Amino acid sequence: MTSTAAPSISAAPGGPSLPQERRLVTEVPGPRSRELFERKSAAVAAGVGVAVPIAVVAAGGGVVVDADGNSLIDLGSGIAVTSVGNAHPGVVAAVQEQVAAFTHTCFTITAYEGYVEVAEALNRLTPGDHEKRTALFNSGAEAVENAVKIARKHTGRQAVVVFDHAYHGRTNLTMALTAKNQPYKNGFGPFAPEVYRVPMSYPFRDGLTGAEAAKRAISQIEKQVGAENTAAVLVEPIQGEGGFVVPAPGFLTALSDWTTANDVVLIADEVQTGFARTGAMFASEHEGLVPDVVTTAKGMAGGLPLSAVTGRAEIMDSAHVGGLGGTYGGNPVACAAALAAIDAFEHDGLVERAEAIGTILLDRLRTAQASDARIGDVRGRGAMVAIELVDPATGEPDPGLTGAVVRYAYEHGVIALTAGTYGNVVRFLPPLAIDDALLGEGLDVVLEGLAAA
Ligand code: PLZ
Repeated sequence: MTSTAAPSISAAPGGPSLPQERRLVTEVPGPRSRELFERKSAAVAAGVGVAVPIAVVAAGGGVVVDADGNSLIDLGSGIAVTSVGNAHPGVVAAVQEQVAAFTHTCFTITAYEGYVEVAEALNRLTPGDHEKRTALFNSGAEAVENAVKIARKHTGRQAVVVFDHAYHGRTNLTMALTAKNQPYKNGFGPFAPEVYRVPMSYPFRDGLTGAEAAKRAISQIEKQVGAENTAAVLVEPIQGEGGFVVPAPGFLTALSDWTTANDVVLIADEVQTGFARTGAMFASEHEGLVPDVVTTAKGMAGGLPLSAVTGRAEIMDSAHVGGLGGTYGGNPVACAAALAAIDAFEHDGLVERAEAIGTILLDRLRTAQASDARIGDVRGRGAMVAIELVDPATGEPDPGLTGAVVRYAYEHGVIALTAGTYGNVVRFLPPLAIDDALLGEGLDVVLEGLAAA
């Protein structure tokens, strides 16, 4: 593709062979993108928002190409999904082979090897060397719902404990588990009962050690819920939508000690943090945390919809035969994609690559912070890093500035995302396939946006 001819709005070949460059040939959004957004307004429900108003025709490596021929640097990976790179060649080949063999049987009607192989891989890769079992689903929310079902069945208890700033999905149970009202919950109730929220460890805002924050949370569970009523404590090892909140060291392990002592199921929601994203295969590993149950999705299948619940065999097997399932869960095409993506995570050095990306991100952003008091906090691990923007005089969150930075970024050819309960976090989630030069240029543009705001 040349930089002058705009491609048609239909798909163009993507993958890592796309020129790895930021290239603007029109304003962003350009005319073809704007045209699609007019059709979108007339055809798509208004509740389905779009953060970056471009019409994508191809993506790969560290770029996303739009219908006007603009090539944008991708610092979002479709919210931590295309970690192996968009249209990764191994994923493409595996999908093509599977789609030509068979597309669907419904695993609960007739079985196939791909599903079992993904379960075996998850049992092997998730933290802990205890005996495990896995069940596959479609979305992160569906995995979290099933993890809660299983924990309740295993314990015979009902209460589920979640944290401030938590995000677990948009279905009815997961809306209840999610903290933030706007935009996730507002007007969508009533919500599922027996969900109890306790304070998270948020070092930038609470100044507590991990042990102190855990004590505060545990005391609240004991006083307000009762261990004997608690089926599960559900926690993101690093919070995603909530603002890349990294709990203080010792917080997660103190929770784990308490859940173990009280026969409560500890569920780590690794939907966003899993699969090399944080510079470990799973974020729990940074703290030596061995959760009883882990939920995964997103990065696992290189862009195809697949999610999983993996946990201790005795917990997972407590659900009766026929109690878990769904028409599409563990779809064979998604499983083929996952096996190819998992092969890349394990054999292409992507855990190390995430760590190296983290070093670049943290160095650059901490340097920027030293001369800009609006950057209140720089935090994260691996290729999951964020800045929290504040009013330097008061320390109050600055969501207006955050929105302006992200808008400047896409208008100048960089996709960056926001997050956070207060809407004041710019988060960096690049594909692990991005090269250093492109990552550096993407950061330059975001920091230019901050300087210009
Ligand atoms: N658990 C930790 O991050 C999805 C949501 C985007 P689904 N996060 C992105 C949006 O605005 O809808 C997520 C997550 C964690 C669960 C989920 C839910 O995963 O695949 O979106 O259902």
